[in-house]
Amino acid sequence: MIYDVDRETLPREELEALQVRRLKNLCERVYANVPHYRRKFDEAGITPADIKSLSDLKYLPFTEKQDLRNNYPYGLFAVPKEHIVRLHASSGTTGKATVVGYTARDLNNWAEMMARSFTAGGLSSRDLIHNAYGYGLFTGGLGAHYGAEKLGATVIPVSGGNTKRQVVLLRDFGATAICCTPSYSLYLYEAALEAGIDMRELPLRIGIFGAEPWTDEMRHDIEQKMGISAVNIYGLSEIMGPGVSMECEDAKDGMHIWEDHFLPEIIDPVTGEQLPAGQQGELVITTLTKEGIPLIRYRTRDISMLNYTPCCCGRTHVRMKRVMGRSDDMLIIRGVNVFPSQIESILLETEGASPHYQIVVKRDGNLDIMEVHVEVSENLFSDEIKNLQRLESRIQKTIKEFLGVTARVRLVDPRSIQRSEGKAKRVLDLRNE
Ligand code: ADP
Ligand code: ZN
Ligand code: K
Repeated sequence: MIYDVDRETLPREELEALQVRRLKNLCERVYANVPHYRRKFDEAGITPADIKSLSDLKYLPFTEKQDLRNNYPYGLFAVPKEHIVRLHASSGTTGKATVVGYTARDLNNWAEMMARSFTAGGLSSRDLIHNAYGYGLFTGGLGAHYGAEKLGATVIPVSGGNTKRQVVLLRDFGATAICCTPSYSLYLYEAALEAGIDMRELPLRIGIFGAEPWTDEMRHDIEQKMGISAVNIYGLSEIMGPGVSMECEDAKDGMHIWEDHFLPEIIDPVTGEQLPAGQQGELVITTLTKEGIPLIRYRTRDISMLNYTPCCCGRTHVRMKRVMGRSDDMLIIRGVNVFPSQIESILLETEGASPHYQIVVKRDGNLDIMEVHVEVSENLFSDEIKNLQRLESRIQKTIKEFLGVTARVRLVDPRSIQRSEGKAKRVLDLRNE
């Protein structure tokens, strides 16, 4: 099923014509209304009239998270305050929070994008959606909420927290879909087991997971444990919130970016040069329709790749590859670049290791030391010491083999790594302490 067939299957030529029109209009709007952009355009020696095609995009200035911080709170808003009907803020994972504002039309578009996303994930108006994304300044909760209502589904606004109660609600209300972070779904799964509830027996059939990096291996683990189909949703508050892109259940191979609203590029994070499709780099997004806080070439810091090959679902919008991680999360261990998601893939492929892990980075003299703390699965826990040691060295060896870096692997007791109700904290960097 496709929510908005006309828009989601627009032939590329028409899609691009629409994008150019909207891009020109965007440039005019920010030039006229946002002093920051007027200055940036002037400095770059360009005017909105210079933007004639999509290939002119590369002449436009980037926008970085720091620009939002420098203009905190409302400096980048492009409409008078009275036209803003809601504020949100990013979760502040990597520093001071940033504030974003939405006009009524922005909120309507967002709900539409979420309804498209839910539909792509396999949901319909017949579904009962347990929404465990946090409600509040974080965009996850309300973003999914209004999308579910737009779709005509039944939304259960549980928000985050009180995990034991969530399990009971899942069973009693019979939700058919759940929205939360992938790490939280595993926490719920454990809590259900403890309460004697087998999630596979519940009506739950689809999980819409996002807000943090996760791997295909983690997907398979969740699907198998909970007896559901797990799909990936992506978004960020600066661009809108959840629903910027969404995986289709047909292909489950990359997330369709709703290109009539968002214009994506992949750049080399060091040089800022555009990279051709199929190359991995930093995702940059231009908001084509946003009124409250339109952004030009926003550097997401998320590492991904674009795939323009046609999708079997019939949607024509480009697909972005599962985000490998944020460039900020990339660890450089003795010169080797490592993403937590690469460690995650290895752990999940190793029998006996659980999907609960944390990477601790320390400094010993001038040397960076990476420790991988991973819980042993329950059934191995009571096993002989020598089996545990064997597991440790097996993980260590695989990390060395695949990532070229030496890690100290520490098996820890089941349930000893802090569970998160939102974004999991995968890296503990103690180097500057
Ligand atoms: P913050 O930057 O404070 O965490 P947000 O709550 O807006 O603010 O989070 C957006 C970020 O979450 C994205 O830039 C990305 O790093 C991450 N994210 C969101 N969805 C996904 C996903 N499906 N896969 C990987 N990372 C994701
Ligand atoms: Zn598709
Ligand atoms: K969350």
